[in-house]
This record gives sequence, C-alpha cells and structure tokens, in this order.
Amino acid sequence: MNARLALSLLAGAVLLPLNASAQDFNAAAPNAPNQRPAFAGQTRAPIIADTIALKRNIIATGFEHPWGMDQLPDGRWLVSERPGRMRIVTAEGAVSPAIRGLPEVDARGQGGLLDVVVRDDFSATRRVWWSYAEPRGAGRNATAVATGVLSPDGTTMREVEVIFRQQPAWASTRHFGSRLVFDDKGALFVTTGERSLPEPRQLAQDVTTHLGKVLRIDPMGGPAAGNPKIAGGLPEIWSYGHRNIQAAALGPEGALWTVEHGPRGGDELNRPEPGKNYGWPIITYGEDYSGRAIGQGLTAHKGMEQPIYYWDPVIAPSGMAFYEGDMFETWQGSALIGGLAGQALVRLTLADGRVTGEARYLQGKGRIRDVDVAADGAVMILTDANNGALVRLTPHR
Ligand SMILES: [Ca+2]
Repeated sequence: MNARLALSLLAGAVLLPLNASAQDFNAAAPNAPNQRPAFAGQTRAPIIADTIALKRNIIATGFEHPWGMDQLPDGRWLVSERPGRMRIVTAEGAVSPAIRGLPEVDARGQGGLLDVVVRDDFSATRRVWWSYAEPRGAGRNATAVATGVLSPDGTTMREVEVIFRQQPAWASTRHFGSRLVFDDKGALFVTTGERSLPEPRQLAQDVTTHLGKVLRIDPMGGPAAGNPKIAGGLPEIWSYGHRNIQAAALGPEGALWTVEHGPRGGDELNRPEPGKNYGWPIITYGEDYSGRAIGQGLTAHKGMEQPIYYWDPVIAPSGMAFYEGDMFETWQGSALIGGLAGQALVRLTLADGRVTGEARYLQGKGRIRDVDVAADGAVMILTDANNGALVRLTPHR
C-alpha cells in the first residue's frame, strides 16, 4: 500500500477508478471444461464496459465476521456479526454495543448469527427478524429464524420468539443458507442449505425436510398463505433441490431471485418458481471439490429446472440486491451480488429473465459478505476487509 492510499484510508474515503472491461474475468479457465450450457448466455455473459469510478467510504470497521445488514427508516443500519452479536450503526459510523436478548447461536464453522431484516413498518412496530445457526444438542445444529421487538433505546431485543426451526438438525458446521427476504404479500422467504455432508446432501430432494430449500413462512411462524402444494411435502416449501443459498433478493418485478453456492464451478442464479425442483444434487454444473463428478455428472434432467445463469469458476455468492436507486443511473434494474471467493461486487444486467452482461468491481479488495442499497441510492457492502467493515459506495463525480 502506498503512503497516499494509506492516508486516504485513514480519512475513510478511497477513490477507485473502475474499468470493468479491463478485468477479463471471462479469461479464467473453467473447472468443468467439458460441460456445455443449456442455452446461449447461461454462463460467461459479455463483460459490461463500465468506466464508472466508485468512491468507497468506510463507515465503520472492527466487525467480527459481519454477515447481514438492513437499514432502519431513520437511516441507521442493523449489522449482524457471525459470533452472535447485532449492532446499530449510524450513518456517521457510530457503532452501538451488542444488542442484548438474542438467543444463543452455534458459531462454529459457517454458523452463527446470520441475516437480519426489518419491514417498512419498523418505526411503528420496532420488530426485527434474524436467522442463525441454532444449537440443538449433541453437536447438532440447524438454521432457525427468530423475531423480537427492539427496545425504544435500542439496547435490548424483547418478546423474542423463534418462528422457524429447520428439521432435521445435523452435526455439521456448514451450509446454513439463511437469507431472509420479505415478499410484496408480507410473507418471509427463508433460504436454507443441505448441510454439505454426503448424507444430508441427498435431503435437498426430500420434500419432507427443510434441507436445501427455499421456504416461505408467515412472519409470526407457520407456512405462508398461497404456498404451492407439493405432494407429500411440507407446507413451508416454496422450491427445492438447492445446495446452499446465501444470496437472495426481491426483483423489480416482485419475484424472488437467489444465488446459491454450487460445487466447484457451479454457483447458480435462479428465480425459484413455486413447487419446482432446482436439481441438486442430481443435476448441477461444476464438479466436487475433490475433483470427482457430482452424482452421475448430469447437468440436465427431466422435471428439474436449469439455472438462469451459472459461474465456473465460482464467485462464492454472499448477499444480493437489485439496484433501483437514484445514484447510479446506468445500474437501474441490475442485480448486485457479493463474492467471497471472487472478492468482487458482481453486477448482472437482465432482460426477459436472462442475463445479458456481467461486470465486476472492487476485485481483490476483500471478501464481500452482504450487499444492500441505501435509501439515498448508495450501494452498501459488508466486507471482511478493513478489519470487518461497513462500506458506502457512491459514484465519483
Ligand atoms: Ca440447480
């Protein structure tokens, strides 16, 4: 790091000239070179030539494994830290002590306190929802969702109720999924993972379990009204056959979009439709991290949905948001996705339910854990870089 950059980091703002077209990420060798996409544009979309310069303002640092965030109506942010803490951060970067009253989490491996969301009516209700890895005894755990009412002084979560408990629990520290997204009917989508191990992995196809699913629940618990009827299936299930969905957001058209961690060379973008099967672990792009094929190495099968888009090599998706703000005129309608392995902010342009272009920003600047759009149109990221930071991105003018 040169002295000038160090100084500007201390000052909190860094100007990064970003020329996405100069970063030919499509030149990277695929992990599964013999696989072919099911349709043109399903992977390696044309790189968007975007010469926009981003101003990166570090709002606050020192978060330990920050995972999720949501903005309160007054402009402050709720930020979760995986070891089990939730904090309030002001627009100026003042960070509160950890909010008291949250349930115990299992913070081993990929587990811990995960996503956090509020609704537009927070000012009236002060109600918060969060997901976490819940200890279930004997080394087992599973994804759970709780809700509570934040005290007027912001110090304590009260009336805490667990509204969802993934079944069955497993002795695994991986693949908790855990994004929370409200839809426009007031139902809450919960994404899960299949716990990674060979045995529970198969349960992504078992509709009597919550593993490897998109679930849609009532905000106070129980299945949401209007869910699909899946023969023999649990009434919370919206879609199944997923591996580990850590990125999800409502699109401009009101539909849920998800990005799931695939095997090596198989991260995928879906717009899960009610009652449908997204294939894991029967069909997938990519290969096992051991180098072996997943199952029979199939990428397509009757009755199983193709992803809208996939990445080989993977980006390792984290959070996701659709851009509909006022600051980045050319980003309207784009999907923004955080990358862990990719260490990038990924932008996809979409048309007619297909991906038409891809750009990447902040490449190599650290793992991006969540992405959101502030009320004023700034793009907010949580990153493991800068000692765990909440960062505000705006166009440089
Ligand atoms: Ca799939």
